[in-house]
Amino acid sequence: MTANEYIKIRFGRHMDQCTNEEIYIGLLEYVKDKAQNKEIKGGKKKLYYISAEFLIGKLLSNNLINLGIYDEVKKEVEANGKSLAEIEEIEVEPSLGNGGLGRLAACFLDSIATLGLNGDGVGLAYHMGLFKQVFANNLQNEEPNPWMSDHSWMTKTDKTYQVDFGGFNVQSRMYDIDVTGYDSVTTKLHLFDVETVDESIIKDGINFDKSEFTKNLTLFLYPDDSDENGRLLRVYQQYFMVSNAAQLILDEAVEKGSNLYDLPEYAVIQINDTHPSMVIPELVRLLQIRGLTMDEAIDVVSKCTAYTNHTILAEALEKWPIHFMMKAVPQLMPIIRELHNRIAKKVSDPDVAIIRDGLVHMAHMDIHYGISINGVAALHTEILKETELNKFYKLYPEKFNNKTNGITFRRWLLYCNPELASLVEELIGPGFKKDATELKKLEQYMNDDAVVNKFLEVKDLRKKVLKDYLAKTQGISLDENSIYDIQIKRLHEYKRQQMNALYVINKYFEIKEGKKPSRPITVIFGAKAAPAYVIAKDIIHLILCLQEVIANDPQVSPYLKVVMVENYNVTLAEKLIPACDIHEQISLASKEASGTSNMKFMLNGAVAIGTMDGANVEMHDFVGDDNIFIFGEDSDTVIKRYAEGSYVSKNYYKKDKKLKKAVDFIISDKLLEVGQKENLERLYNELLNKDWFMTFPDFEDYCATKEKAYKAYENRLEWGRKMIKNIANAGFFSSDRTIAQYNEDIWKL
Ligand code: GLG
Repeated sequence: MTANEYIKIRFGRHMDQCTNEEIYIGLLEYVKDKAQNKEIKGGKKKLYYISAEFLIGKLLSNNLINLGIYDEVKKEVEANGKSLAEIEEIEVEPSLGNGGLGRLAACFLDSIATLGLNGDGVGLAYHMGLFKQVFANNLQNEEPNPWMSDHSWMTKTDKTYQVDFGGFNVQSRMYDIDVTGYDSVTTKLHLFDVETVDESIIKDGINFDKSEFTKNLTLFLYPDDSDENGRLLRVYQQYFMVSNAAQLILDEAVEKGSNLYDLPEYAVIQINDTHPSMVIPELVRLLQIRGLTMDEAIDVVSKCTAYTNHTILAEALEKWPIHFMMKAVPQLMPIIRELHNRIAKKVSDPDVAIIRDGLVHMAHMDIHYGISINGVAALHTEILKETELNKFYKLYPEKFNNKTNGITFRRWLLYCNPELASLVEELIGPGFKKDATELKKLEQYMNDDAVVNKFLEVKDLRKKVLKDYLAKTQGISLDENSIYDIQIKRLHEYKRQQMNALYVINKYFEIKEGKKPSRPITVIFGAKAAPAYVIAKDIIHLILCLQEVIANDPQVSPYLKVVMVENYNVTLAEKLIPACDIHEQISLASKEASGTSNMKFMLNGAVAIGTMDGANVEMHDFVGDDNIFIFGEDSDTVIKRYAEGSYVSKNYYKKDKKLKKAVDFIISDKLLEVGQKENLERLYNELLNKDWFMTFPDFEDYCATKEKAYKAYENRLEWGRKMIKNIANAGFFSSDRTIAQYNEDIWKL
């Protein structure tokens, strides 16, 4: 049945007589039907990828592509005088993630299905997702971000579980989203919810009564944890997630014939960061209820779980106070104590203990009781082994392994940049769609000027598409002849958006002094700051103030423009990335575990300015010095400086006039005219007295490298060759490769 026929039956009218909304609903149901026919059935062993975040993005086009019916449906829609792009606008992006970790989980699900592996995702159905970002008075405000509707990709199942907390229990319900593999099978993303959740308790932005756990359990992803109830809520959420997951895992294994002693033959669990770590004691608990002894249960569970670490920042290595656990999940504490004691008996070093100073160290539990621990880029894994987790590495060298992150090329090339995809296909055939390493064949065209020009033309076209899109959706006007220099990622000091902002200030002064760039520059930011992360919000404030000041300065605005897009999300990324000339990967070396937008930009023919951090290091290995602009201190230097505790930002400020002038501008009258004194002063003082992520030592090199990159851009053919070199070498960063490695080394499905 064609989509047209399906819609005819569904609405009793031809597509051309339907509204966009009706066509969207019709296509959604049509796709769901098709996906179900490809559902994976058998397979003894199954992977459960448990994650607090799944940043899946809009699904209609993605599913049409993966089911191989995109072109056909697009034609049908157009033949009826409609536009697929407009129909897509009806779809609301589920905001079930925050950044790289959540988007990675979504790319992984796509690759798991594409490789035909027996694996599902397990997470939570947050009603309001992450907050929606709204700008007012150059400040970030947060609003609820509702995304569920009667017609959604989620299907209500009849699976429900009871989840017990200290003093009360709740009944869960499982909802499923189909994950369509590219020309392959369909797997599932299971999202759990509770029926008692009450959206009406949200007041005034994203505030709500944090103590009413049955009403707020699945309201928001990462509720504000700046107070005790907020932190407790996170424990409740995490336990709710893993208790459901554990019950599902055991049910499915038993259904397939497991006697539970052989559970490792039926299930392998990937723990994505420490949010799902409680799955370990929860499984031990449930196995005991089902008749295993403590010894047996621990033995079984420790053959089933594997842990991925996504950061060396301490804030993400969660430690929960024992009194939280006693309140929220008292039934787990005896088990956690037992897990702790067994280790303490063997290893006396308190640094590797599970319980220390009244805190439960979630990552420590994962490492002691799992089969694998992996970092997400080569450098990151080395840092884990040599410094952060060195003591664990010495205990279990065989458990440590690297899995450099990847991205799905279906969404990040075929869907988001069809013009580039068809140019590539014209040149090297369609094989790259299944085997990304075939992109390497593009290198043979690097010296063919006619081909190079075609790549430049695609970029120009995509810049125009972005310009139109931002004009329409955000009222922003861009100059498509300017260089698009883009930094999009969560707002965090270690990612150093503030250094980019200081560069902008420096450029502003240069232009005022008569040193005009040979081509206008557009610096684009997209970032949400965690609601309680004060300095991050101050950095957004600074960027928005700069945007206003520069736009209103006729001397500067023809040459320099700052744009901060509102509510940066997957949908915006899909428009920004294909249009980008230069992307910023400027984290302080050693701090960005991997980064994944760097891979998406590379695949879309943008050239990076970056530090030797995360996966940038591997990108540099592939493309060489000429095709990526590397600057700044390396991770060894940075790690050493932290160890010595010798960094004094003021010394750099005093020495470097350019830097001083830029920093002082933050609290200048010009900025205070459009900004808030409190915020700007706080940021100024933070930089001057702390600058914990060391922007000052890298500032000079950063500015010089940006100039080098802008100059290189003017040699258009040479720049086009750099673009091709990047695209041709992006193959390694396909999540199909990453997932194949996880399977071979860890999951063994
Ligand atoms: C992390 C890291 C990123 C990494 C991502 C996926 O900060 O560097 O690319 O996970 O592994 N917390 C994150 O988003």
